[in-house]
Amino acid sequence: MDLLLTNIGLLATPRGTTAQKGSAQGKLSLIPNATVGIKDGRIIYVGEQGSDTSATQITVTAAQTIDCGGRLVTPGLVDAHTHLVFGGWRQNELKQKLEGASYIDILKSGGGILNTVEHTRTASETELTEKGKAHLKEMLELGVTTCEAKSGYGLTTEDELKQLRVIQTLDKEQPVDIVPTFMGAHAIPKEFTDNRTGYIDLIISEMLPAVAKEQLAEFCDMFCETAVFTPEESYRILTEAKKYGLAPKMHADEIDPIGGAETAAQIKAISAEHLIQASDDGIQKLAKENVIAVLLPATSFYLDKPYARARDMIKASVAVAIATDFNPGSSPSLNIQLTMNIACLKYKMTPAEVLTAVTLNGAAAINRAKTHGSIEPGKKADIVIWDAPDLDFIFYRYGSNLTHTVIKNGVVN
Ligand code: IZC
Ligand code: ZN
Repeated sequence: MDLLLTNIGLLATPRGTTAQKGSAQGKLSLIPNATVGIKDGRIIYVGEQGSDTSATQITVTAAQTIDCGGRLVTPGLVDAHTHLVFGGWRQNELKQKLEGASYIDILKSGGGILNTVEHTRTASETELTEKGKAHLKEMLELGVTTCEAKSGYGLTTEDELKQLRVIQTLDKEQPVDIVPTFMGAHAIPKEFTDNRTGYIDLIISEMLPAVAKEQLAEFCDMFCETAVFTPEESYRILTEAKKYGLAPKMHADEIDPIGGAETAAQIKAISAEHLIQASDDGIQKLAKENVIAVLLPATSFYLDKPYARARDMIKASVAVAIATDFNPGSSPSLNIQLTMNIACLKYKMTPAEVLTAVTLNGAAAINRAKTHGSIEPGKKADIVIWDAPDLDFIFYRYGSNLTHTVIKNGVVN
């Protein structure tokens, strides 16, 4: 055994290899006085202190033992929705926001996403990689061991590929696992203002084949929203994406209720994101098609918008994941712990439900639930030791980074 964690005060983890929904979302495995054994980056043993390990042929002479000092231990956190790689920032929008300009007003005036597109196009791959690395370092310190990352700030074939190559390089060069998503349909670029069909044709005829050929993405996401892409356009783009093996995701019903959730269900998306304005019918359809709701409470906070109806979704048996939505416009924070606090307080989700949302359900939303998102034999040894005695504590003592030690692939960071 490479690593043995002893004297765990409380081990809290969801269990399984699929998203947990309904009442199962709030049911954790809670083991007091636990021990975890790790070998070759995998978990090989989970048990109570002093329990018999001979049947599992585990030697207690571990190369390294960490005494967890009675602390809380959970799986490493999964941030299943980020716009990780971009040039520039958008602090200049703060004044406009305070004066009452909406997110869509700013985008329509040529700012917002289009401002970030300009800065991302002019940035070199090296610059974007260095910036991404700094973000990932902060994320890991906050307990994130796996994340998703989208393109969508290039909006030319070459610049979308550049962003996805940066994501690939980042995945190789630092410890956090990164799952790549192509999001060419993030906005209509300035060159296509008067020719939106031309841009959609470019996505379909040039970008999707190029992304698939270089195997640079596993998912295709898009922004289905008033003044961005319609549900019909979304359906068309995602249908084409499926042909290249890219599983659909959708930014749906974030700002206006335009039938995004219904479209995500119709296309059988792996996940639908935001869903602040999702209709009752939309929620029922997500449940029926097993679409995971990736909710982004820090965005509601930052845009001062309503909060998604997480309780109604859990009641309807929609699996809920929670992520930061880290991006330079509507969620300029990498702090998944703050996101968890907001989810608990504003969605009225229990600490157990939120933990499942940022571990196993997050992993399921990016097709990693077989290997990530819980502390069970066979899964990756991605683990957080918290400066906390129990789960409630991390939802109560908000605003500080409460991680004590973050373990990724069995390695202490
Ligand atoms: O840069 O504003 N909502 N896309 C959809 C974003 C936010 C990112 C941005
Ligand atoms: Zn987003």
